[in-house]
Amino acid sequence: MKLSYSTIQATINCRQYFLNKQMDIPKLDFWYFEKGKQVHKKIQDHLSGRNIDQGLTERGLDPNKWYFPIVEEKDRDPDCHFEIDIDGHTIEGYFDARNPGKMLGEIKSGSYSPKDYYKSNQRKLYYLALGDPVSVLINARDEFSKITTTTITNSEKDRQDALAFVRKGIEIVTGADFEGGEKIDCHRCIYKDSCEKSNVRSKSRRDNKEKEVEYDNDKQ
Ligand code: SF4
Ligand SMILES: [Mn+2]
Repeated sequence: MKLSYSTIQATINCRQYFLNKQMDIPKLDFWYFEKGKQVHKKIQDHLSGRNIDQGLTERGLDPNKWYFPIVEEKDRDPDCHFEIDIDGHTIEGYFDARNPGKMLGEIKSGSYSPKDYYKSNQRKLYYLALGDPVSVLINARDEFSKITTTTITNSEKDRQDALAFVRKGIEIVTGADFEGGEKIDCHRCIYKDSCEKSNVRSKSRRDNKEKEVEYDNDKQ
């Protein structure tokens, strides 16, 4: 079985998610996904030195301090891909930015706090897989008017938490019970218009505006 962080997290939240993914039913492309991709690209170009943006530097994102030579240059960029084996299953992912051996960068364009990043299973899993000692959250919101960076030194506990997280996901997907979940939220779900268990359907593309969340749709 091949699993990614986002599939494990979404499946822990709602077990039906995994069945939908297996069946490959139609997914929604929320309007803010495209916006998120544009934010990622602008910051990735800046932090890799490929296209330094003076405006971002002035807002505190110094490309010399936050230097990431490896960034995603296209969706599913093989240079940003990793795979590790855990208990006979392949866990894969794509990172946003990396300075190998030094730091891993995660860009978020939606509402996302330093506390969210501290607790993030994505951060912990990427540390388990790649081992960079420091993880950096770069959160840009509201058309870049607010940019914050949060630096976290990863720990052995993070590694253990990541293992427990992955094992929880493996237990669910290899089990027989796909009822329920820890945090079912159909409104934010990419399957809400096609899932047999969905309790909400979108009325229009803009219907989801108030519920904008960070969602790495290219990493499902
Ligand atoms: S639409 Fe609702 S029930 Fe279906 S997978 Fe998404 S969160 Fe689960
Ligand atoms: Mn990201």
